[in-house]
Amino acid sequence: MATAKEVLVPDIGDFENVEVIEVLVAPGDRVKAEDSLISLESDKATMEIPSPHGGVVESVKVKVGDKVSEGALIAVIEAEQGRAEAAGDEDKGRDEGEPEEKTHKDKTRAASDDAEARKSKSSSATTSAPAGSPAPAAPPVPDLTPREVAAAQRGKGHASPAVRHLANELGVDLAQVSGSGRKGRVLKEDVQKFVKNVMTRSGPTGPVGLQMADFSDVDFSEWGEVDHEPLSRIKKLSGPNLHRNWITVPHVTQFDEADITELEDFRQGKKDQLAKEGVRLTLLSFLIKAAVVALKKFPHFNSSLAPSGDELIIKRYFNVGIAVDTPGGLVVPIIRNADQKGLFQLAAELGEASQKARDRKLGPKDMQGGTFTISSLGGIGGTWFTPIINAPEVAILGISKAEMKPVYENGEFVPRLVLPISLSYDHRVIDGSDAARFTTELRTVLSDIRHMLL
Ligand code: CAO
Repeated sequence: MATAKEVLVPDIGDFENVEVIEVLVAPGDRVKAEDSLISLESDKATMEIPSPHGGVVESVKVKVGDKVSEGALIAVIEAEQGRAEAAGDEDKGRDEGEPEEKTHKDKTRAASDDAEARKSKSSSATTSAPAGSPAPAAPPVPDLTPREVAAAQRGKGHASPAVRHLANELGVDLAQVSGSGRKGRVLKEDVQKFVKNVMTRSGPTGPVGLQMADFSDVDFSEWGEVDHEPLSRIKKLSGPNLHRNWITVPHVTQFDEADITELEDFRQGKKDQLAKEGVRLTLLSFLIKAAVVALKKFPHFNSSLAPSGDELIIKRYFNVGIAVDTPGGLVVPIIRNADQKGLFQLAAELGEASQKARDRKLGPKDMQGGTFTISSLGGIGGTWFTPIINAPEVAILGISKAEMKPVYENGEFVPRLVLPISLSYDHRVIDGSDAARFTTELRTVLSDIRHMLL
């Protein structure tokens, strides 16, 4: 028996009027519980809203460009138990038997990828045009509101919230930026190009800012076949922040090694017990604990430089961000109040956070309020690296793969498990001597985990 159920926007944190950037279903589509219905993009993050139950989409109540808040009606879905299950079976059959046939969602995503590709192509065409040349004629766009069109025509820099946020962060007046998007809409690339032009322009007293060579004119296809692959949405959002942090924060990276032989013995002893409860006890929980001990001892590592530049804001809470590698790009969910949690709870929360990240189910709140970040490549390989600080935080801990090494102890070489540590810090806030003290503290705690109890 089918029942029409309304699907509403769930709790999305403190955000209101968030833009719908993708509609992934259409009337008549069958969906399973947890299938994504729409994608929203705030100035902080992109999130997909899943269907709370399976069934057939009766109607879709939003379109791309709409602004929605918690409680807004997304769609009406005819929930029918038998059919929902059948839909799941059918999907399976389609995956296995007819790989060339796409579901509506796949088609929508493919269409959106095509659109991205077209956008990317057209934006690369415009970036190679000399500065000041007019943007290519834009196709008619029926979905802009009259207010948006008027704003664009007035040259007031019509742009999405994410682009406005970027411009705001970089101190760019959008009214001065010529938009190459539809109806003169200012795109992220336009803001970047504007900043680049300002930074490389010569002033009366000599060069202003950085002098950077321009790569935009290179036609790589001259030397062989090339493919154009649009950047993922996460990369598009995080790229400008990484670039800004790398250029504006004076980074220094302190390298060190910690002996984790005993820690690893302890972990191996507890791992199976926790696995029975569905929790993976990886090295990362111990690293969070050790970091908190060091952060408490050296509070400047848990601070931010005030915008005025003349004081530090030292945080008395310990929210540790974890860099998670997902197919769409890097995201950093936060483990809150890590100082108040035991190893096993940290392990459970880490598992949940990384799963949520990989399912693209992290909301903006899950990624806000961090005070220190850990980026672990230990499960993959490599030795040291130089992680980029997640400003306005002032330090980030990079972890590489632990390896057995001969260590000279009491007159002989003994095999020990050695963990490479890379701590990048903001040299405006932290002196090199304190960074060496911080990694020494980490070494101490990791080599004898009883220090985590103190
Ligand atoms: N040395 C040796 N082994 C390590 C290790 C290290 N430094 N770190 C993790 N391992 C082990 C784990 O303990 C686990 O072993 P078991 O199978 O015996 O339990 C195994 O490697 C796999 O771990 P994992 O990587 O799946 O889990 P994790 O908790 O260590 O890390 C997460 C989780 C989310 C951080 C990780 O999956 C990830 O995404 N890493 C990439 C982060 C990244 O891209 N950073 C770069 C940012 S700069 O661009």
